[in-house]
Amino acid sequence: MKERLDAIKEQALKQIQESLSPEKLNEVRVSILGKKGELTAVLKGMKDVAPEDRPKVGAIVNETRAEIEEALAKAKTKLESLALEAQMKAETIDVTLPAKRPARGHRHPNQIALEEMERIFTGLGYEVIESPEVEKDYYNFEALNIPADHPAKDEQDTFYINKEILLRTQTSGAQVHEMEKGHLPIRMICPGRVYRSDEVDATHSPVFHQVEGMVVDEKTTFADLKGTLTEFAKELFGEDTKVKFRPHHFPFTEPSAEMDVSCFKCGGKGCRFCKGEGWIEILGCGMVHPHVLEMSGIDPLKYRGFAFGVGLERIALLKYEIDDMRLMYENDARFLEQF
Ligand code: 2NM
Repeated sequence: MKERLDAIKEQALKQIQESLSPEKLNEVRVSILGKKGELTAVLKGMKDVAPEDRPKVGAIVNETRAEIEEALAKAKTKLESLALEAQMKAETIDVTLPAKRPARGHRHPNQIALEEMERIFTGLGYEVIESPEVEKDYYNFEALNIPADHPAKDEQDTFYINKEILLRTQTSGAQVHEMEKGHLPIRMICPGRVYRSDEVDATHSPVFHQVEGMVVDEKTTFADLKGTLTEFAKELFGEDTKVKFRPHHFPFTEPSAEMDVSCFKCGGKGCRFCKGEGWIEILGCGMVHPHVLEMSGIDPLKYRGFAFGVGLERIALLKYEIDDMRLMYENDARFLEQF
């Protein structure tokens, strides 16, 4: 009997030691101490032991059982603490590590250029005024002294909704609406989307953006135009920027000019960027035509004004050295992330 119990104990201790998980340990416990366990079988056999030997045998059985239970308990504690240790190691958070940066959106190059221009002109006391993109033919053309037979009115360049209504080809309608209100003086810029029936290429798009501006006051002169736009160019492209006004023609201004800035890449010497010219054209401008003032109810003998128009994409392409306008509309995150 003693030998059998020792054998059971030895085997049990070995199995307990070899158990690497609480589940395995439990299987070992059941196989020895469970209802059908080996030691339980020995206990059940006690009835066959002679009555005088029972106390002695019983004591050995109990001792064996106690030793096995103790070994089981120890092994259980050890396995549990090992599991806890592993879990703590796996779930450790290093609170000193820098956090992951949240993904942030970027301003579109058009938006950056626009905010820059709005900053410059509001700083000079201008109001930022918006105007509808769907406009009457009158406000887009007629009130701006663009006669019915003007090439800009060609069906091919303008998206007409019907005979009278169109998608604006310039933001000038805003200036006309403002003049009609009659609150003088006026100092305004109007940024916005404009539409022309153009083919898409590296420098053209049927939808693009303009920023137009206008001042109407009693003593506004061409010198005011030059001073204002020179200041604008210096703010936008740097203090060393030089400007040049070349005579031009627009139906809505007289006299009219185009303004060039000295190339901000080469400083005017001539490079690839300015195509060897040293100068880059950035806007059109002029003194508001007296007939334009008159049509909107402003007395051209008392008031005069200057106006200008800038292509927003053109400024953004130049300023951020983007060589293809199509990139501006494709919304490729790899492009947009760079601004
Ligand atoms: C340009 C160039 C020159 C212009 C004129 C007017 C208005 F309404 F006052 F007559 N608005 N915008 C103007 C003048 C626009 O764009 C190249």
